[in-house]
Amino acid sequence: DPYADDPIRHPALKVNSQRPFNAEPPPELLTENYITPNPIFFTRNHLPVPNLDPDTYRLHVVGPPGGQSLCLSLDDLYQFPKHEITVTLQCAGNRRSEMTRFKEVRGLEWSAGAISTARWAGARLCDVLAQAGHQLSETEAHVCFEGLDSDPTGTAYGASIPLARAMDPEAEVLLAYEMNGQPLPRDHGFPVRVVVPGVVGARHVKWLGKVSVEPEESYSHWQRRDYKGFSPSVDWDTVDFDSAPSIQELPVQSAITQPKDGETIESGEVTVKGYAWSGGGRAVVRVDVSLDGGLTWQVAELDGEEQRARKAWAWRLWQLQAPVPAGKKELNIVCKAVDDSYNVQPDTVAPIWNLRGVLSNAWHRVHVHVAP
Ligand code: MTE
Ligand code: MO
Repeated sequence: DPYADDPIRHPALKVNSQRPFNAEPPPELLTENYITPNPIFFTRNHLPVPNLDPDTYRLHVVGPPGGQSLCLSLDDLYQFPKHEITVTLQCAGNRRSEMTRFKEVRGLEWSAGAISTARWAGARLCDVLAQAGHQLSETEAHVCFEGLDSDPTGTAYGASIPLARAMDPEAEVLLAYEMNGQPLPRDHGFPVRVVVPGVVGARHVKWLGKVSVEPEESYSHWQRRDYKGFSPSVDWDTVDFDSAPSIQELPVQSAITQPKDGETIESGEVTVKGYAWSGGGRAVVRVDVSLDGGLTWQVAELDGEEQRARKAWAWRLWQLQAPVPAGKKELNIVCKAVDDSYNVQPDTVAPIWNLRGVLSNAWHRVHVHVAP
């Protein structure tokens, strides 16, 4: 069993798949803290978790022609200036189960918990690439990452991001060795992972073994044959993965974490809580909540850290306290967020449904009963 050596996990996690391990925190725990505690941070593994020795760990950074390839130990990485930022990581498949309810898709049945937030610390990728002699070239180029996790044929997890993002100090791409002040937990990439603020989880390569600059995107399955969006009209017989760009920045997202779907709430007052986030560093400027399925709206209060313009890497938590309309036996609670480009979420799944069930960001809806 290649998974026999996987770490022990927190019992509160809702497990979507045991081998490889995929799990999300339940909604009420997800927004209890602005920073997600490491043991309940959602986990998305495609392969067994490697067991790496920090003393012999080496990161290979391929240099440009005429430059210098680097073979970095953990101690070498600690010599680069340490950079710490709060970043929300979201899987492209977050909320996929809502797409499945509309029409079948292929993928793990995530609820709204394939998203979490941590303080990440490490070396900036741009500093490490510069040390190897890389420069921002005129031509299109990509930084390819390879994990040290691999399948029985020896194929490693891999992904890439554009060189322009990797070299931009303002983009704050990290080679992270700390998560919330601790060494990375094994499930989250010990000892080193990539953190690409504002970008889909799939590019945050864990157990990082190799970094190289290439003229083309990574040839990894997960870069080229997965994590892409398609029209609702495309099915598995007609899909052409080369026709769509790989997902990088994610669209605006929000979800309700309290109350839970199907719950019975007290009459009087209701407290609605949730999270909101947008990709590419776009800040959340507003969250609207409806108690009547979207006929009328109230503006929620935004909690959590203030976001920096163009560098809003982390989510906002939000809440709304409102009277339960008199005489109502049930409520259809809905939320939707607006980012600082005035991007909004679509009201239903139908126009954004896709065969892989990615980019699921329709208005989030929770149906509750009101106690008599
Ligand atoms: N990196 C490696 N090496 N192997 C993986 O399976 N999964 C990716 C990414 N990095 C993965 C990986 C995906 S799809 C996501 S959403 C994030 O890691 C999840 O990170 P987390 O498990 O720390 O939440
Ligand atoms: Mo993912």
